[in-house]
Amino acid sequence: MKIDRRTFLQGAAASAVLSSLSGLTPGIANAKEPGANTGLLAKREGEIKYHTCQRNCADRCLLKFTVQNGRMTYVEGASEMKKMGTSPCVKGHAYVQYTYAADRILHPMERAGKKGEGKWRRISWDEAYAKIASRLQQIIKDHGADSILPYSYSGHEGVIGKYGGPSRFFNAIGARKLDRKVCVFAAYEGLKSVTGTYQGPDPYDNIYTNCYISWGQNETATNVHGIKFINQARDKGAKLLVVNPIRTPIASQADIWLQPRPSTDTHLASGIMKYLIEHDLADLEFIKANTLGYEQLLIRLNEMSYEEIERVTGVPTAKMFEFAKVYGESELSVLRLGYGMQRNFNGARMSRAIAMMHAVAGQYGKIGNGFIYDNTQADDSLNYSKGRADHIHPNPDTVGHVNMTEIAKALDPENPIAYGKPIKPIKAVINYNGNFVSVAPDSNACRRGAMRDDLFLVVHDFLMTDTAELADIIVPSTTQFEFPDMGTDYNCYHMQTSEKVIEPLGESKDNWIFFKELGAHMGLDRFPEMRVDYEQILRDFLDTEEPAFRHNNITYEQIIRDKFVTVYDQRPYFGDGKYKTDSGKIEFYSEMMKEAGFHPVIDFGLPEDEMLPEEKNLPFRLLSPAIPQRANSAFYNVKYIRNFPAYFAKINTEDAAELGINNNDRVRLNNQRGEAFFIAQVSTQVVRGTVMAPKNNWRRMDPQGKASCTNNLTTDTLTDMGGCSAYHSTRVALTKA
Ligand SMILES: Nc1nc2c(c(=O)[nH]1)N[C@H]1C(S)=C(S)[C@@H](COP(=O)(O)OP(=O)(O)OC[C@H]3O[C@@H](n4cnc5c(=O)[nH]c(N)nc54)[C@H](O)[C@@H]3O)O[C@H]1N2
Ligand SMILES: Nc1nc2c(c(=O)[nH]1)N[C@H]1C(S)=C(S)[C@@H](COP(=O)(O)OP(=O)(O)OC[C@H]3O[C@@H](n4cnc5c(=O)[nH]c(N)nc54)[C@H](O)[C@@H]3O)O[C@H]1N2
Ligand code: SF4
Ligand SMILES: [Mo]
Repeated sequence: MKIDRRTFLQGAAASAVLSSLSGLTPGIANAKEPGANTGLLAKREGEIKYHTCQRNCADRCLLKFTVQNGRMTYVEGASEMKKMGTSPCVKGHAYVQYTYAADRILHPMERAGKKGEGKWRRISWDEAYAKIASRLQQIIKDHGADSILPYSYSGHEGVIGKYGGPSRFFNAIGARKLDRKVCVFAAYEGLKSVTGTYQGPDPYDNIYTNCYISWGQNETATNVHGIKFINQARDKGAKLLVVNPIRTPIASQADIWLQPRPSTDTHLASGIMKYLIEHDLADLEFIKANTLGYEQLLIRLNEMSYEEIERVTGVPTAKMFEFAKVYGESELSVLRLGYGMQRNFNGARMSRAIAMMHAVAGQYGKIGNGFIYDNTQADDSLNYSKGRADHIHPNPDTVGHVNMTEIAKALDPENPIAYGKPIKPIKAVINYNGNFVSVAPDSNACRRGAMRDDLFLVVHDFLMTDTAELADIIVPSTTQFEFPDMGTDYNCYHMQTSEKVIEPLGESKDNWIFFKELGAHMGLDRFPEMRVDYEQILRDFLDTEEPAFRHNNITYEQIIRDKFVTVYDQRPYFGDGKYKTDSGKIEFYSEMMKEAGFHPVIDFGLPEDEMLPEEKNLPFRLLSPAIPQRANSAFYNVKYIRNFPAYFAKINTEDAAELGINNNDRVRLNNQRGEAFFIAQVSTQVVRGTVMAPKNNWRRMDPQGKASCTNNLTTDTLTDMGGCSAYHSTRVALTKA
């Protein structure tokens, strides 16, 4: 769909922000803007505000903003925090443009044509509240509150922005529950089956390792600041090993890089285990003291040959041995598992095998070793039920759930389904912190659902996203910089402040004020929890007895004063040899896996085993990972960032030659779900038989105007365990377009 830029701007932007768009030096505001004082700008003088980046990013940067005359003018890293340094990433540098972008939506709008037609009428907040409240109340009366579905994920990751504010509203009305499992949950299950947890050591301690393994992670895009610790370890002689089907920048720098075919990691980890055991590099003392089921593991590994492993993974056995030798001979090795790799039908099983491999090597329990996946301890320790006011939920037992990955199925015009079972039709979706039409799988089906005439779609966002353009009512959200919050780090164990940097632009309202005021229009201000201020919500979350907070005596006042605190309670992680499984040991044999219907030791199933024939027989696997210059679907509107392409497909040189595709040719990817057109980037970066296209590109920003979006192609089938998304278990055909 083409955007009529003029109409869009008329409806969307106030003239005050128009002047600040475009072509600016990243990180600094336009000196010609009204209110900007060139002298002051040059000196970067002004009030300093500390604010945590709330994009979904493992770095969770603590940023320092300069504010001059009420305007955000400069951004840099809060270098007093060790993980940071002075520089945010390319996206963080663009936050001034992101905030003052000309296409920000700054007042409520109501659809003035057919759904998706792009015609809007400006309305006041009073009208917006009246219309939304009356329609929701009618839906509750006619169909029940469980036909109202919130859709949101990580647009804003703050304590209030993500949960505290909006959840109070949805609890108070008794809306249907959204299972927010798109991201991490397959490996949660896989790792729990081995050590009982998905938590691990603090990455600050990576500097002490002798061998860093990046397994299916793309640190250069998704953990930029974490690379500093790896480099410090390497300066002292540590090895860098990488396992990734794509030659990421960190793979190019590795001592050894293995390039398996996607989803064959169980085989690869098994091959490495075999080598360690056969070459006296398994840590038998560690295994004896800390594990269960080693005998069964030996039997299972004997059933798999090196020849079969090479056939399945495509990794030459000699190269795998080289890797295993360096790994096995390292005194301390830390393994970082990516989130991307577990978004596969066999995601839990692959993660399990890799965690078992690390136990065979004896690499748990010391400073400088361990297994890092998702260090959400700060987050997990918060008092969620109090912070979200779960107790005001009027009908907790009757409300069903929808898995966010299956949003298209839940909104299906004919047969709405959740978890494989029919559900009654969803009559309203309130989308905030989310953009399901471009981020959820099977975008065409998402769109069909959103376009239903009988579905009331409200979008709370500050941009005309792929989802917003299909809305009945759009209400303008602030950006994260326009309200106070706190942020929890999911990599290093920090909790950080997010001071309000500037006043809300235009008529925008943040994720608490919007839901609080909407609630009041629906009579929900009868609940005291719906009348509180930001500080009270944060205090409710921090009212926790969890050890991570208790040990460190962390208080609200302390976070506000010190800007950041550290909340972990174990160093070295698993140093006490107590694992979190039922047995208290690392489990090579797992009842949990058996109960889930898989082999209790190692399950060698592959995604292709589960695909429909029409998909299974397509020639290419599609990987759709993160790229450095976008954060999910954010920054697509920022002009400076748009210079970095996001509509490309990386294709292996030999595959391209066979198909007559050259660099920069237009290509078409397609399968039974749809098609997408991208620009070919031909190289040996991707393994043969695999195509890579970035995740979460917007249909409406597609420079070729073909509504291309990688998620036009992706599967919404869930992972083996944990109900996670499995975007990477998608197959496509590829042709020159
Ligand atoms: N193909 C493919 N698709 C994927 C993935 C993949 O690997 N491949 N990864 C998946 C994963 S892991 C994730 S986590 C999801 C992420 O998907 P999302 O969490 O939905 O990601 P975002 O694009 O960051 O955020 C969505 C919207 O939130 C809005 N927003 C930002 N701040 C605020 C605010 O303060 N208030 C409100 N109301 N809105 C705000 C933004 O403008 C944006 O439109 O994508 C998934 N999609
Ligand atoms: N710049 C930027 N940073 C981000 C995001 C973003 O969009 N942009 N998104 C954020 C979010 S929501 C998340 S969840 C994280 C994700 O963080 P990561 O896990 O680092 O990112 P992904 O790009 O999803 O996937 C990582 C790698 O998995 C590899 N991979 C895919 N399948 C397999 C496999 O079967 N085996 C192996 N070994 N590797 C495989 C891909 O080649 C890719 O390089 O990043 C966060 N940070
Ligand atoms: S997106 Fe990540 S690396 Fe960039 S500023 Fe935000 S937290 Fe830092
Ligand atoms: Mo994610």
